[in-house]
Amino acid sequence: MCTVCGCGEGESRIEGVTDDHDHSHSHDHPHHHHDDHEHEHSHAHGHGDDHHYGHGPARAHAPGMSQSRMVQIEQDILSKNDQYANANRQMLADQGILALNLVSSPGSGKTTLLTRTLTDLKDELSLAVIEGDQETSNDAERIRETGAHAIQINTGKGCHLDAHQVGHAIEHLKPQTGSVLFIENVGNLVCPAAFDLGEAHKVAILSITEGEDKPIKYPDMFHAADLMLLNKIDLLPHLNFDVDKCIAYARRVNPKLQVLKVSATTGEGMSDWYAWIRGSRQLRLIGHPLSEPLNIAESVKNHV
Ligand SMILES: Nc1nc2c(ncn2[C@@H]2O[C@H](COP(=O)(O)OP(=O)(O)OP(=O)(O)O)[C@@H](O)[C@H]2O)c(=O)[nH]1
Ligand SMILES: [Zn+2]
Ligand SMILES: [Zn+2]
Ligand SMILES: [Zn+2]
Repeated sequence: MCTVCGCGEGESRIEGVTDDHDHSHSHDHPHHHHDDHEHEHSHAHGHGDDHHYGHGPARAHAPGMSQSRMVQIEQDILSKNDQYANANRQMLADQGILALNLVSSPGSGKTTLLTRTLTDLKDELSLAVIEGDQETSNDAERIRETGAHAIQINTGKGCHLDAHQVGHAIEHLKPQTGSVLFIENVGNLVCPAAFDLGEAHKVAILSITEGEDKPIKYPDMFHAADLMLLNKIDLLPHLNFDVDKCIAYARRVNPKLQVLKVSATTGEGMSDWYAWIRGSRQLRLIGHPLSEPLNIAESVKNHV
């Protein structure tokens, strides 16, 4: 897993942001240098019949590295990430912005779901999008076709967005006070679960073409999410997919998980997703100066 090796660090690119961007923004920079050439050659994992490389304390395996060293590196990366995530969270809370981190495997339908959501809600809410992919800005372009503001982050070799990248993307995107910020994470059911971006909720999207056992095969993601959107239900007549079994698996991993069945292409079930967004936004604004009903016409007009 990427927290072990720190893969892709320094290779990411944010659209419109040059490499020599100044680092005068508010979050401090515990920039980490990979000049630590310590080589440990202990072999900590057992040699039983079960070749499960995730059974040591690090829940991973890297040749030539002890479990304790891996745990240390992982903790360093995650604690650095958490500092950025906390700065993002504070800034988002101050501005009354609801940030939703959309996580899933590649092709589950995140961009399709987002473009429909943006089209259906744009007259009601102020909306913005941070798009994460390893390469291309195809998805950001699809999003912009709806008229929404979007910025693309390319992670290069990185397999997830991290809170530092998202902090910079927010600075450039400048989502409006009181808006809803969707973050489409890199399509990957593993790594995005470990990285807090400062979001209010992770929303896991699972499409029925992936098979009902994904929540128990990739439990971290479904454990970290508050909502699961079971997408592509229009295809149910063509597949052997047991919806109830899938939901039972997901709840085994996370008993509090809320599940909605949707089709991003036909629009079935999408009104429940919109109700969830509206409700989450209202909850977010309780006690905030913006809890006074927002003048939407005014806020859309001011959105530059
Ligand atoms: N039948 C059906 N197809 C869908 C639905 N949602 C998305 N798709 C299709 O699934 C494919 C992938 O959709 P995307 O929206 O690009 O998926 P994504 O999760 O954004 O993909 P990555 O960004 O590559 O991770 C496309 O061909 C979509 O048309 C749905 O509800 N039903
Ligand atoms: Zn990874
Ligand atoms: Zn920075
Ligand atoms: Zn996408």
